[in-house]
Amino acid sequence: MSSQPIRNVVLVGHNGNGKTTLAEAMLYRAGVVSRMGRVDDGTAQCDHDPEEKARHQSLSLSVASFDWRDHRINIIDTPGYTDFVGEAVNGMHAADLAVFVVDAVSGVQAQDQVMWRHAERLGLPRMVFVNGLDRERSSFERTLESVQSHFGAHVEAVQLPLGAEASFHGIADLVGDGALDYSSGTSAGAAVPDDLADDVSDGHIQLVEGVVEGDDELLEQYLEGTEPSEEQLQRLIHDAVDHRSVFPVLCGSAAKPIGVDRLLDFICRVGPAPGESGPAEGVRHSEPVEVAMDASGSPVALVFKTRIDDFLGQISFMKVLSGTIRANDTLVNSRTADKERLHNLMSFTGAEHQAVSQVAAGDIVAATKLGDVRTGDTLADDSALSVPMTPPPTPVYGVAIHASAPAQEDKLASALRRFATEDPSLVIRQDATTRQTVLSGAGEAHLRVVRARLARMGIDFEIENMKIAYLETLPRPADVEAKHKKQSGGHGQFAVAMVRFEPLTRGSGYEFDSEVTGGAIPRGLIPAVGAGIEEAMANGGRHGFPMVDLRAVCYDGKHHSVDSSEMSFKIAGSHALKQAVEQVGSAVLEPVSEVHVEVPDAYQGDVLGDLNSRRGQVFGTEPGSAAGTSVIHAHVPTSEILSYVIDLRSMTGGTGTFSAQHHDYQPLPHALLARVMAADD
Ligand SMILES: Nc1nc2c(ncn2[C@@H]2O[C@H](COP(=O)(O)OP(=O)(O)OP(=O)(O)O)[C@@H](O)[C@H]2O)c(=O)[nH]1
Ligand SMILES: [Mg+2]
Repeated sequence: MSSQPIRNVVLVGHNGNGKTTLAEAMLYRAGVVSRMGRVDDGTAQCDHDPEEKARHQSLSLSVASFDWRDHRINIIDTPGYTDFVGEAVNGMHAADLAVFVVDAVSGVQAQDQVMWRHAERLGLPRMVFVNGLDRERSSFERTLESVQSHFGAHVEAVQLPLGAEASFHGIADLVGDGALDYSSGTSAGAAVPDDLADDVSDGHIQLVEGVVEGDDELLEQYLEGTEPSEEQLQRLIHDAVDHRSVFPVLCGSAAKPIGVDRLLDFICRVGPAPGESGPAEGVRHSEPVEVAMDASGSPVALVFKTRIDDFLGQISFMKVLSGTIRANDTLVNSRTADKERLHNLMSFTGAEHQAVSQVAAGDIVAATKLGDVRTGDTLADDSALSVPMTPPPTPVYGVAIHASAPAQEDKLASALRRFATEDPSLVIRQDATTRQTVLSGAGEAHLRVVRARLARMGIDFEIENMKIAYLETLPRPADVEAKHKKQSGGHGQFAVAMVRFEPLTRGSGYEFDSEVTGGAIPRGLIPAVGAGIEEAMANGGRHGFPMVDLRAVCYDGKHHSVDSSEMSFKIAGSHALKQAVEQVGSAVLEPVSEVHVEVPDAYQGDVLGDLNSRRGQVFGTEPGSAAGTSVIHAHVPTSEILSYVIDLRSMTGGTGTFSAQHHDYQPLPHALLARVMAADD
């Protein structure tokens, strides 16, 4: 068993900020790879999927485990693009520290802010790595200001860069003294250049003042003129990071690589050890329980990623929250109550893997070929225990998909099932009303990737717009006498049914009753009237949409002893519904979604105005999960938010997020009917 101290670090931040390059630089500095791969060449370890290589962009989280000096480091590289935020949040669940990779040219961008809100919600300790200081127009100072203005005063620089842009070549340390020069390709100790001495001294004082408040004794000494030692300062930073009261800022260039070894050293010295910032929060029989990170405790592991590999099959990545897990151990999945035998345990570096025999609490491991195990499942000795993860984002953008030829249907269905297993934010469902297979996810880009993967697998499919599941109902009560009469030699057909219809409240469905007395219709044939009405409802009302929410009472009728049959009364029933629609018309109902939009306060007015123009009814606003944000709750017709994700992002510079689920059905305003009918053709 490895007794090395462990660090679980998730790399997060806006897309293209250099997370995968930073992970690669870490592997290079640690000697895991002898040449540094590049995202743009498709050679970076953490972008190992063919689609990631083709797009030069991460699409799912990736784990890279390696040794750094006397520590074991598990890096979780996450995609920065907003559509894949669910992956990044899952990565956060497995980490004890988030390193925000912020671009030194652009400063804080939308997805940095979104991820900061998630980290805040999860109580995750954070650091910032200002990356790309070798780039033209980069600036550490400006980026630090941007980070401070977005993330608050507790953001403290612990390093300063030596040189800038093309001549950026090293790092000055504000914790201890001295600097590192990377001009030769590796780090060499150097003196702080004279022209930076004042900045380093000021930065040091600011850092000390930013953290010394965390220790009364050291604060008192400091006020009396005694500075904390380097060791004391490191402990102060460590405690402050643990308590999320300070967020240190480091700097460098992942591509060069400059400062990456210092970042790893800093993570080892200062970064929280697993479990240090508190136990995991579990649930047993609906009661909260704490899961302490104890290697000798009862085993508990949380599955935070599922991947399907062509050779290894399904791989479940787990964070061991308690106990020690050995290969061939059996644990219980609390969701299914199934026992899962962990035949193969592996540690991963991108696509590369290595067998491991056991792992202790705090570490990350992968197991292959488990049964029905999904992302978010808890595997433990105690079958009643689960450790909840953030649920996947609700899908907000959908298209309809179907195979181009019947022969492709099975292939398409099994590929989609596979994708949904790997990516919980992708949902595939059959819409009973529109009869479409709907593929929905986080946005256009998300579904574009799914389509590219299907095409890569040689599957022929077609995409259509998603239809809205409109319904119809009767606007008022109706009373009809429906006849079915046919004489065509031999047995004839004869049935008369008198039926009262009345609309019911939304969601009531269909009710049928009989008040027929005196055998006007034989008892055994009355249900056929109800069945005929129900069939006609499913076939659609005046506008072709399925009819719902009505009660039909058959109160009288006529029959013929020879010519009346079940079929005759069924047909009479269907005539009855048609006549009722002719008598009182039919009202089209449209689906309405309950929408929760979270935006920085500055955009609240615009978003409210826009919801209004989408016929939305706002029923509440409240402060959001992070300071300076609000959540708006509204009911909005589903047809108005089909591409809301695209519009909201453009309205809020990418900082707004929302979730939506079906709420109820409401009458479609008459003026919109023509538009709906035209779109449905
Ligand atoms: N000059 C320079 N380029 C960099 C640096 N870091 C990354 N890049 C380049 O920036 C581009 C994006 O880098 P990635 O590492 O893919 O960024 P990412 O954060 O993983 O992006 P996503 O996976 O899409 O979120 C690539 O072309 C990198 O080579 C850096 O420090 N300096
Ligand atoms: Mg990446």
